[in-house]
Amino acid sequence: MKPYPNTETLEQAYGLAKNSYAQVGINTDEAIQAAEAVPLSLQCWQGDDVRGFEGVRGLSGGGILPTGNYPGRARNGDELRAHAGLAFSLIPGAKRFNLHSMYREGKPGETIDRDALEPEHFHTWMAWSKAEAIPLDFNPTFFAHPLAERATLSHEDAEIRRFWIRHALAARRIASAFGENQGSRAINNLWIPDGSKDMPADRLSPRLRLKDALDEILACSLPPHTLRDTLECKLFGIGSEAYVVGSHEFYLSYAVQKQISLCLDMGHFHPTETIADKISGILPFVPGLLIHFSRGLRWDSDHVALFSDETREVCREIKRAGAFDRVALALDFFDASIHRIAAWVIGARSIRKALLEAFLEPTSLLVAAEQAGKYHERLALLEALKTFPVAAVWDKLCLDAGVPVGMDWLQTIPAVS
Ligand code: RNT
Ligand code: ZN
Repeated sequence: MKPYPNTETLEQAYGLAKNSYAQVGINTDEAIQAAEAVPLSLQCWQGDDVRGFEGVRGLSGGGILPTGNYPGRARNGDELRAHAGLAFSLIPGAKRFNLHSMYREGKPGETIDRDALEPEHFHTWMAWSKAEAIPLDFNPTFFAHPLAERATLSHEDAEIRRFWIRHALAARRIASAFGENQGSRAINNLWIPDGSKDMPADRLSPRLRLKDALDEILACSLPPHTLRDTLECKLFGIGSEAYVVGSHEFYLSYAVQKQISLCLDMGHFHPTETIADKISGILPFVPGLLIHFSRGLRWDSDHVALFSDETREVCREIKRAGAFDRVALALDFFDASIHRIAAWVIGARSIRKALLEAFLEPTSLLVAAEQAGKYHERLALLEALKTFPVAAVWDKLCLDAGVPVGMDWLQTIPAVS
């Protein structure tokens, strides 16, 4: 593959692109700045196929399944941090790192069950986060555990339920410690796999138990400037095809009633259902949203996110609503069939590019045409924008951010065996 054009050529292309966008009232320098400022939270679990460091089981379980056997999976915290660090150096813009509780690091031979986790079990992560200036987010882990075989927070057995409630409370305290450590709020996202492969006879009781468990978990008050709780719904998973306790309607209702933020994962709805339109439908009623960027394909919800219509539409909708202060963005995919560091880079760069495209949209012109009833003008402009020179502006963003331009980053990806 030929190397990318030299800087001079890139700057020339950018100059032309700048003029094109100026014609529709857009300042490309400002769009670049705005697109870089939006933090993307990278999922630690793409680095090791959702295995974690507890050494309990090889597979993640819980209705999710990373498939593939590409070599190079991170086997411990140091490797995972090194791999993530390389990915960060190839991704422009603000970044965060998203941990699951199964990535705790203890002393060799030490067993710490999930209900006994403390912030100190993440002190290496917190020190790294400070040193790298990469804020952390967090997730309790309700899968890949002997007590998660049948259900977690909705389990019939009160003892098992209590274990998971203690775990969820521990996770909130850990996320709050992250927030304290980094001087900005950490998101603590709760997703449970509870559900049923075939038609349940009783759909209500597990949901009532989940509601009670959430009430107890969220009743514990922690400083809001350190932590934001989000709840993630799902339509179905592997082995929970007929019924998922934490469905969209369940969490949406709960979030609205209790004023908790909601997580919308792009792969968690019907295969043809997209989430962009849900953003403005939900935002007036909840404190905030978390987007999990992924790509649903057939039955799988976790393919690498791309510069797809769905990704672009989500970014556009948040920009149009001026809601980046209330909508957090995270990546959630795990593909073990390709180079894992490259998966992070492809996904994150694609989302960043979609953010840039959103900030390059002359939204006020579209709205003006709409308000004047000139829908033909709105449609004409939308069509014209599709072939505006976003690529030249994207190259300039990468150039200024000090990350490789075009596909030059591929040369930095180490061969693994
Ligand atoms: C699973 C959810 C959840 C997980 C991570 C590992 O369907 O999307 O967000 O992917 O917690
Ligand atoms: Zn998700």
